[in-house]
Amino acid sequence: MNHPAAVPAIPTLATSPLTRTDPQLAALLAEEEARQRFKIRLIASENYASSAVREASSSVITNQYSEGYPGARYYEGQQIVDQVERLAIARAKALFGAEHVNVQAHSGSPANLAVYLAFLKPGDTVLGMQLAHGGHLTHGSKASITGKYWNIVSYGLDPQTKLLDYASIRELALQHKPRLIIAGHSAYPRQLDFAAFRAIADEVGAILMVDMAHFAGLVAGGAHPSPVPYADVVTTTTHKSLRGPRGAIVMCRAEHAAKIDKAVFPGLQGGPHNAITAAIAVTLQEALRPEFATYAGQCVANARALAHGLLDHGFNLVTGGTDNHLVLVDLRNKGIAGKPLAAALDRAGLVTNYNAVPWDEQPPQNPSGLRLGSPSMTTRGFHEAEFRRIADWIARVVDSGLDDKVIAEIAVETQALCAGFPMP
Ligand code: DSN
Repeated sequence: MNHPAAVPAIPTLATSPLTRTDPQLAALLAEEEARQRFKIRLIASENYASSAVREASSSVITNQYSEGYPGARYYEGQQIVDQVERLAIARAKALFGAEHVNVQAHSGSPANLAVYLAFLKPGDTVLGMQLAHGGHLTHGSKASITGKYWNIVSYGLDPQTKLLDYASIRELALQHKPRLIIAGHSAYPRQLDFAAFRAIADEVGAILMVDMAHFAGLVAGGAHPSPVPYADVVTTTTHKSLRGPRGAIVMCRAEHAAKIDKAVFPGLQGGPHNAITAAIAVTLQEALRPEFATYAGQCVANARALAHGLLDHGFNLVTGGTDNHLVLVDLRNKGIAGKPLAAALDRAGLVTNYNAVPWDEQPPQNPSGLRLGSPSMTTRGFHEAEFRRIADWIARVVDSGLDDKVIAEIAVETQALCAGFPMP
């Protein structure tokens, strides 16, 4: 990657042990660092973890096994790791107000599977949001183990508004009597009505799980309502808007604590990844600071600025806008598919992902939408003005018909902008 002339190459790895022992791999990581530094990253599920989080995530505590839970391990030598795990748990409780916390699930899918394992028998009925309308694979997609081992009933969006229709979710629940109802999404640009989900779950006697992986950072920073008072179980990854390492947290009411812990270990996993537990503890301490609330609020303000900019350029947005950290663009009126546009934007220095839109006629491999998110560049310090520039650049790429000369011009501009916003 060519760096702008004014910006020196970053020598982070130049003298590291990795450079000496494996220069090939070190060179690849240096390239990746440059990519992250000089491209505008708009993947809604990504972020920049702080240097402190990254330091903890590669610390010496990775060297040990710790099957079990603090105070009840199957190995000696747990004097320190018990304190680390208890610290992470205490901070999660303080941040989210949860009664019980498990920080061992290796990532989001295992966290969600632990909930299935804790509460369901194979074949039980689950009501979750369909993947094609913005749900997650583990909410019952046929491609996931959840869609193979359980009887899945899926809810979707209202065809007119593209918003969740709680009356129809309630009807499905009354008809199918699910044992588990899942709220949460990977591509829905609006807040969820947790009280409505709770009322539906209570009416049919279901367990309510909220997967807040995408918006956990907004919840932590007070920019999104919290599902914790409403849900039996809340799962989240720690690396999206929460800005931590790649891990997960499962929170639940005290009455479900033993079931959840048993499902995570020994139900699904062996030893926890202790260095990730340590990095989660650091993440949660960062999220408890006042500046994290500023970041969370700015994530929403920036996504709104991006949405308004795109609307001004004639783009159609699913639900017409956003009130969280993501924007879902329906490209059908622009006569271009998501995949070639995402590839062209990447060449222009704008990293996005192609995404299905509700009732997409095109296949998931080349759908009609583009998903954009604000967390990464909000962490870098972008405000509304920068996000409006992003909307202008996307429009220029589309209006040019993906012209290489225009893309090359924009690549210079995006690199120059990134140079003014340091990466942690
Ligand atoms: N794959 C994640 C995303 O991009 O939204 C969800 O786990």
